[in-house]
Amino acid sequence: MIDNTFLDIHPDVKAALVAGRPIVALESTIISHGMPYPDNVATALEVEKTVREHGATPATIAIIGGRLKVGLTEEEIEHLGKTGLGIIKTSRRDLPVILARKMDGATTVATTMIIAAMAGVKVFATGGIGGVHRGAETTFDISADLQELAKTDVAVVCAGCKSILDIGLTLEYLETQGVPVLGYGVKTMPAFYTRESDFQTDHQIDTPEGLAAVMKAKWESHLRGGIVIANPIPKQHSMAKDVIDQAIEQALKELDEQGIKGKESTPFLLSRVKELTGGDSLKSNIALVMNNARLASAIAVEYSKK
Ligand code: PSU
Ligand code: MN
Repeated sequence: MIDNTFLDIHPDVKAALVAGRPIVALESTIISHGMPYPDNVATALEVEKTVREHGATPATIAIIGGRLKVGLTEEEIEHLGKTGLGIIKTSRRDLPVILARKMDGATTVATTMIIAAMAGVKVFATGGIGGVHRGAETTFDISADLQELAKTDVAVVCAGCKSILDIGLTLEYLETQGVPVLGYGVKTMPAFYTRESDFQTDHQIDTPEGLAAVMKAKWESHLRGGIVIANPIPKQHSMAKDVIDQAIEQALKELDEQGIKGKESTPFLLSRVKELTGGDSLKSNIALVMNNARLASAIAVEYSKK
């Protein structure tokens, strides 16, 4: 834990930190921008419950009134979910403005990593990470999540990344930045709604103990930076590849036609894919987040063992 006058650590999280008990960080852009109300609030609360049931303390992270919150109240989660797109999606570059103006902010993977690291939380569960967008060779649209993974010491448990992104280029970028991408029980990078892609992870690791050992080895040897733990969606919840591919192609076409750029791209693509696949993709999304929360808890438990 570092001294930071902007940081508010929830008493439950503080108690776990002091006692060296396992903690799992959770992000808030997935609540405000990633899912519709009220499923977003229900999911956020259910994820916290799942983390507790698996022996760890949940720490949902957001900015409320210019305070960096590590651990939220139910009312704060409800506020983020209900306000939805009205909450500012906050990545690293937005943070100082949101703090100075005492605003609310939903934290992306990048910002959640930053704040988790300030508090000393090492394991973070989410749905999917941002990455290199398709067509990045002309748009330069590369998520700040990747640069954060390069420098901030947090392990991010995700279901890979959506193929709204260029998965191959995302893995190349992570390789350049020295970020290990570990497949949990799988060889290829999961593609969020589906368990596989055409691209290899760096290493397949089959147990939470094995994953925690890599975290310890990286940070105890003073190699700075994050780790991607890619946990494929459970088989029974995965989607048909052609259905999801078609929805993604359609969403990308509309993005282009409507000239949507910058930080609006990801939320636009996520919500269009959801609309185009009916409610199916939302169900899959919720299932994979729960699955990631369970694995992250097991890793945090292993990591907390001396
Ligand atoms: N991908 C998803 N769901 C999400 C996001 C990405 O499948 O909710 C969110 C995360 O908060 C991630 C952010 O950090 O979008 C990336 O946004 P951008 O591409 O603008 O960096
Ligand atoms: Mn972007």
